[in-house]
Amino acid sequence: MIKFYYNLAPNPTKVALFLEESGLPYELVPVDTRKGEQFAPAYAALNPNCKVPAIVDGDVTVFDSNAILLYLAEKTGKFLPANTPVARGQLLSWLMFVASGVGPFSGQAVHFRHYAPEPLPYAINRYRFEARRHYGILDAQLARRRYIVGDTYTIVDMAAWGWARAVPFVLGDDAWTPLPHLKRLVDEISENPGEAALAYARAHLLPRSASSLRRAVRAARLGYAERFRGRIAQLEAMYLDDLMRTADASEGLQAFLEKRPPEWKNR
Ligand SMILES: N[C@@H](CCC(=O)N[C@@H](CS)C(=O)NCC(=O)O)C(=O)O
Repeated sequence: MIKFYYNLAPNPTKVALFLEESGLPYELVPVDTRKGEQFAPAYAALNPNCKVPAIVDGDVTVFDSNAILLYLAEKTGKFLPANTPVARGQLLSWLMFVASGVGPFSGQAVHFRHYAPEPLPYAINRYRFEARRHYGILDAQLARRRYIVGDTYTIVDMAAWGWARAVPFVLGDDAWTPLPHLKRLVDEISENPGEAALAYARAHLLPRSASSLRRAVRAARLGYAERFRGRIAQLEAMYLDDLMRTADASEGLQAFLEKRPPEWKNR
């Protein structure tokens, strides 16, 4: 069974989306990057870059989220465009565009906007500008096509979704206004009442607020038929485990613990 090394950040989340939507069996292996578990020698042997995600599939190890998406798509034959050189050219171009542009610029924009120890206006403006420009290119593409590579939902849409669902966090609260086509894609994937909802819920296991947890679990519950009940219970259990395991790791989490809804207390 595939081992999926993850945390709840954008890059692992796109892989979670693929695993859920494809129905591939997999085992979750959380890597707590706040505690530095990504630097443990055993993990560095899987991913020399010491970041999540990575997967181990038998004797195959793959790291870097977009490489994992391509590997899984080729393994399963799912979420690929038509098997033509023209479509393959588009798939690779857009996948690398997301990998080398959207992801890194968004990551830097988030860093300088939210986490840098001192405010650096030049860096904040530069990365916000570049991240916004990249999202604008995706939006223009989606103005003409249902999905990024054409009429077929592919791994490029999943890759873009991983970061684009965080657009307000990356760019600011009003960031969706000039990006209506990208918003349509993000909403379609996030609101899909199928397997995607579970990936969405998982992505909120350590939510920033109690209400986002409630929303995510409700979305998953509403979207899931009987066969998913066990998985949702497992999800909730994982959430509590994670919460307890990391309860003293950050003040933000402590604050969240205090504010969590009454039904989560004493469990
Ligand atoms: N290019 C890599 C980037 C991976 C990455 O930046 N992962 C972040 C989470 S989204 C991480 O592991 N951060 C922890 C750290 O930098 O130590 C990919 O797409 O997989």
